Amino acid sequence: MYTQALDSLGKDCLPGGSADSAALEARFQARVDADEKIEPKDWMPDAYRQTLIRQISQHAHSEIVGMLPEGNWITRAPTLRRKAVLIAKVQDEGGHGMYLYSAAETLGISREQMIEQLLAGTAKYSSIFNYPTLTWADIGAVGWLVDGAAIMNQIPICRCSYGPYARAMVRICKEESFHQRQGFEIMLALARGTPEQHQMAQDALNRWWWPSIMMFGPSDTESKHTAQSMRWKIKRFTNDELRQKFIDITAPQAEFLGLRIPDAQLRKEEGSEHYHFGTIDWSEFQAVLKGNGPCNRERLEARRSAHDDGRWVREAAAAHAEKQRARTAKAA
Ligand code: BYC
Repeated sequence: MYTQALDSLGKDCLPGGSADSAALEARFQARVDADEKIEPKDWMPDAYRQTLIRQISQHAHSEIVGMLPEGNWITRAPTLRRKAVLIAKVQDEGGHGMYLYSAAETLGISREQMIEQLLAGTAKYSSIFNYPTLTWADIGAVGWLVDGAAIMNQIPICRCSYGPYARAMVRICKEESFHQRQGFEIMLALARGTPEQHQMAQDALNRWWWPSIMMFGPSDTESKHTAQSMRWKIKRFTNDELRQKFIDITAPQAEFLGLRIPDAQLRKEEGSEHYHFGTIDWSEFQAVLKGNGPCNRERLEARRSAHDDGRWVREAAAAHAEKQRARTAKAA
């Protein structure tokens, strides 16, 4: 829908395509440096456009695939209230995916193309959603840790240089912070419950801690996109900076819950607000990215069959839109 409104696609908006690209780039960077928002019809370097398409589409896919591990527990939520809250949360994630696909469409890629890339297995989505939710406590851990990590990463994106992405993130972050609190509340109820419930909460923390830490992406020394994305103000903090902030905030929360973070080296650095933490197993992260995590295949299969099952809805909606268009044209 949005792609139809783009006429210049920002390749070169000066008459005759004669503009000096170095001058355009310098002007673009000056606008970014001055914290001006870049809007869809503004000139932008092609690499900036491609970086945004990559990041926003990955982000949208993460929201959509992220519905699966939690959706798995809707029918088994322990009370009606928990069920209603979980349904609302999963629905919110679907909405986030839609805002993000719309934001990416303003850059000249269609939603159909992005979804094709996801279903073909050529697009990435967050590593975290390739882990299974084995018990109800996992729903608490996902809300507390995964949504907590997502907020840490996403609040700075509200100040990203690309207007449609920054604006989409404002509402997403408000909803994610509600999600984080519902997860923490589940963990609190379990941690203060029977010894078996406390153990369930501990077991969920044991399994979700390291994958949540990995969500922030490779270390700064290995991250290939961070430096340029920081110059363009797509990213406002590096992966390691956000990871450290997340650990600093989450470690005291675990203490409050009476749970133990599964990292023998985790300790507050003397005279500092920061926690020192142990070594991340990057081979696990790489294996998940290569498609060999515990649930990679299952997640893609679930998306593919949902896409096939929804074909009739898309066809019916298109037929209805065509009928409306023909009626309007006849009346005009
Ligand atoms: N999983 O140079 P780097 C959520 C890839 S939360 C998979 O640091 P960049 C939600 C990266 O794409 C999750 N792949 O890249 C929460 C790149 O590969 P390509 C979604 C990862 O882009 C709760 C390569 O590794 N959030 O939505 O500068 C419920 C090198 O990395 C991961 C977002 O997407 C990973 N964890 O930084 C429901 C937030 N990490 O593309 C839903 C927006 C890295 O070159 N995204 N890679 O093949 C970002 O902030 C950044 O894209 C990242 C990575 C921090 C994720």
